[in-house]
Amino acid sequence: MSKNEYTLKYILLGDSKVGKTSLLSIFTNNKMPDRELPTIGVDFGIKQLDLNGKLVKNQVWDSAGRDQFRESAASYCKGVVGIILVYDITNLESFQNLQKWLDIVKNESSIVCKILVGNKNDLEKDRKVTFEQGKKFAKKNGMKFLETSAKENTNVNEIFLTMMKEIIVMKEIIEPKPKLNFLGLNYVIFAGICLILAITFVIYFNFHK
Ligand code: G3D
Ligand code: MG
Repeated sequence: MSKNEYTLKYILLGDSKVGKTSLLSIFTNNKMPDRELPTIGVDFGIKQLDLNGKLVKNQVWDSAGRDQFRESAASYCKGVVGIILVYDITNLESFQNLQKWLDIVKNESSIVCKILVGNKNDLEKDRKVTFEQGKKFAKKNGMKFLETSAKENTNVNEIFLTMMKEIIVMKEIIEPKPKLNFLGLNYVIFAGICLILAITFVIYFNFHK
């Protein structure tokens, strides 16, 4: 993998029916899923995006939101750098359950970015969770926040662009910088070898004068 390539693994979490599979399908295929059966376990999609000349492979895992899958969701969070936590703005319970999802992933050290997504904001007349409530919960938990509509394709790419930007900045900070080298040699060792050779030449020519 070149230094301009990154593979970033994310997981979509949240209650059943909030729109996780729809968001994934819009992001990777630009359309709503044709026929949505309840997601069993997890599924994933990949989309490559260019960010300032860096090729970013976004690998997005879709977890099932039903209670019995909460534990298996935790095992799929290994190596995940970003969490996309989704609720439905027309479903108060899906908002009240957010903390339970955060508790599942609280010990995952690989996570560097979390985003809260209030989906279905095309259904304004049925809204049960205000924009401010979502924003406040996100702020309290150190998360970014967006409202989206998978149905109308509003803000869906924004979720991933926001995450990518933040994660790449973080990765550039936390990944060790490659050591300076010349022909595979560390510069300090290379300079040492040059010095020894130079001294040897000086001694040799003085000796044979
Ligand atoms: P899940 O993967 O979180 O379980 P799904 O959720 O993606 O399966 O979506 C659940 C239902 O919500 C689907 O409807 C889907 O079409 C609908 N949905 C998803 N996103 C939106 C959105 O942004 N706006 C609206 N209005 N509906 C949305 P069905 O009828 O198939 O259950
Ligand atoms: Mg699903």
